[in-house]
Amino acid sequence: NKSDVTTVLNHVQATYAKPNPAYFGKAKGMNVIYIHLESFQNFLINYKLNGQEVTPFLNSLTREKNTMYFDNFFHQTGQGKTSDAEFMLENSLFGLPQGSVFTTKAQNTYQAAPAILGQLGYTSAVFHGNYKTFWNRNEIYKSFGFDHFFDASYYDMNDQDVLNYGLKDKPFFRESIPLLQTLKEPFYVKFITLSNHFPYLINEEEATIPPATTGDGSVDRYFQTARYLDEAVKEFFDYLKQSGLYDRSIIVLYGDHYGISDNHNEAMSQIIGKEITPFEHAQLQRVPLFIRVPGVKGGIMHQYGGEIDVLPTVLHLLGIDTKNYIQFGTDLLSPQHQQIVPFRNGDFVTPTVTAINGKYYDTQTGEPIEKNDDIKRAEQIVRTKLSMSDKVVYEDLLRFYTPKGFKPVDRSKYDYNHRQ
Ligand code: GP9
Ligand code: MN
Repeated sequence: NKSDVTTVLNHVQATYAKPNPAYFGKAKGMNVIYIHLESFQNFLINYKLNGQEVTPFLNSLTREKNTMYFDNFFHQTGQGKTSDAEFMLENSLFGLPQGSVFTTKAQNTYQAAPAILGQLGYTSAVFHGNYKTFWNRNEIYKSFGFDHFFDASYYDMNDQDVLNYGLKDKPFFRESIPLLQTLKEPFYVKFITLSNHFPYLINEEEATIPPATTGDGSVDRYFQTARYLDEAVKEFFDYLKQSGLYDRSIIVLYGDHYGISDNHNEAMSQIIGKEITPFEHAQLQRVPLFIRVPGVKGGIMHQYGGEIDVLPTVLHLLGIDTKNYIQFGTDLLSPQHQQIVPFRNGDFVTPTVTAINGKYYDTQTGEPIEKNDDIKRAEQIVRTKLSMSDKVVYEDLLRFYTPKGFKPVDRSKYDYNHRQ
């Protein structure tokens, strides 16, 4: 009820990290372009398979002058996988401990990025080469306030171009360009890729590197589909550069969740050259995060963070303060950013400790450590954050609270029916 909102508000206000003046508003008024890198784990970045880079384009972004690359950034998804990642990035709320919030809580009140930005004159859209009902996107996107949802029905889904979950990434980006061109700037857009998805299928003639040779087919092909994704993203960047959008857009790329599950530990240990202990497994939950802001100095950023932290970071770059919003992440670029990364199951990682199932390890060395007061404190913070976020979602608490200056979303105004 209403008084629960007050408790939550007090919590988020106490943990609020105020914007860093060196970054606040540096992307004001710019377009926002998200690229969702399906199943992309951070170990791929700068990894060499048989002496060859797997993802040369994404690797080049780690050295690009206006791109910040976060190398201690983790996914925090649960059973909702892609949908959990999207949910965290749009709302800075956690996905649920069971199931997918997209499918179970689509009718809730949200104060999501497309709505916040929509009220400031942004046009918002999602581009995805699968059909709109997958993960119940066509319902929850209304609650987020997305103006447009370009799903598979907008694309040429011919047999040649479709594989696994939908349209292959290269035709996907190519066919997205004319759709993107119909949008009024500034826009807030998200491109959800899907070729790099388990079981990592690829047509022989489209594979430009040989597979790995662990003998585990999906692990071996993972490198080939990641390379294909890398090439697709490069082609899209070429368009952004040539069209001029590159100079007036902030570009955010993120891996949504792991690609190689626990079931493939044996093959993965061959790939990374060490045994996949519970500690190593936790470290492997890193996914890349890149944020490119024209005019802002890039570099490799080592702060620890996760998907929950992206929204406040991006809003602050756009010059929008998040103080009045109920968000559980904190701005990665703020000196007050809290470097405790909760996983959905209550485990967590900080620069000093990795907590897994009641056991504690030194994050830097992997050595077991005893529980101490700092760990107890972090554990408490993790528990509070997850349970408060769950309360907000389960009890639809945002309907009782409207941030100053925000207009509640009217779901009935949105409709993604595409008449061809
Ligand atoms: C399908 C896609 C995959 O539309 O986004 O979702 P996932 O299986 O990764 O959760
Ligand atoms: Mn996914």
